[in-house]
Amino acid sequence: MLPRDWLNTLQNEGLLIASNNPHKITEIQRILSGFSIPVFGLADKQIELEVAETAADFAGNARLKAAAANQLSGLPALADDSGICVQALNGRPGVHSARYGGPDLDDRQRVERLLSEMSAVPAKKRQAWFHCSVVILARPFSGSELLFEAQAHGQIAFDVRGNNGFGYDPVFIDAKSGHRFSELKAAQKDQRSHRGQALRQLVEFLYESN
Ligand code: ITT
Repeated sequence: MLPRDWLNTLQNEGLLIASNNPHKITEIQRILSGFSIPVFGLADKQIELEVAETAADFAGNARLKAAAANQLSGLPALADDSGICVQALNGRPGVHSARYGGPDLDDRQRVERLLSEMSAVPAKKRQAWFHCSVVILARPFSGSELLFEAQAHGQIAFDVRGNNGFGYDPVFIDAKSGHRFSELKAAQKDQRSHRGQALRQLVEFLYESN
C-alpha cells in the first residue's frame, strides 16, 4: 500500500494496539493523538491476547503480536516490542526485558535485579539503550506491513529515582537531557524515547504523500 492508502485505512478503520501493558498503551495513544486515527485497546474490543514471544529479535516479536491481533479482530493492528539493552551485559536483557529475572518479578524487582547484576560495573561502562520495534498490519495474511525502529541512548544509574514512566525508566539516564526517563514529563519522554521516535517515523511516513 502507498502511504496515502495506509493513512486512509487507519483513519477510516482505526488502529488496535496489540499490547497488554497499560503504560505502553497510554504512551502510544498519547503520541498518536492529533492525527485523526481512532486508537483502540484490546479491552475496547473485548479481545484477549497472549502471544508467545518466540522470535529472535524485537521486530519478529512485534510482527507476531500484530499478526495475532489483526487476525483476531480484522482491524489494522499495531504492536510494539521493546526493551533495554546494556552494553556491559552484551546487549542483555534485550528482547527478554519483560522476563528478565523470571516471569514472577514486577517492574521494581527487575530494576533491582539489573542494579545488582551491574553493581561492579563502573560509571564509564554503564552505557545502555532502549530499543523499540513497531509493526502495523492492516490485512490478515496480505504480507504487507509497516516496520519502524528506533533507539534511545543513555546509561544505567546506580540507584532508583523518579516517579514517572514505567519499567526500567527509574534507572535509565537519558544521554541528551542527563535526566532519568522517570524524571521527565510525559511530553519530554515522548520527545526522547525509543517509542516516540519510532512512532514519529510512522506519522511522517503516513503524511509524506499527503
Ligand atoms: P506487550 O508485549 O503486551 O506489549 P510487554 O510489557 O510484555 O507488553 P515487551 O514484551 O515489549 O512488552 O517488553 C518490554 C519490556 O521493556 C518491559 O519489561 C518494559 O518494562 C520494558 N520497556 C519497554 N519500553 C520501556 C520504556 O519506555 N520505559 C521503561 N521500560 C520499558
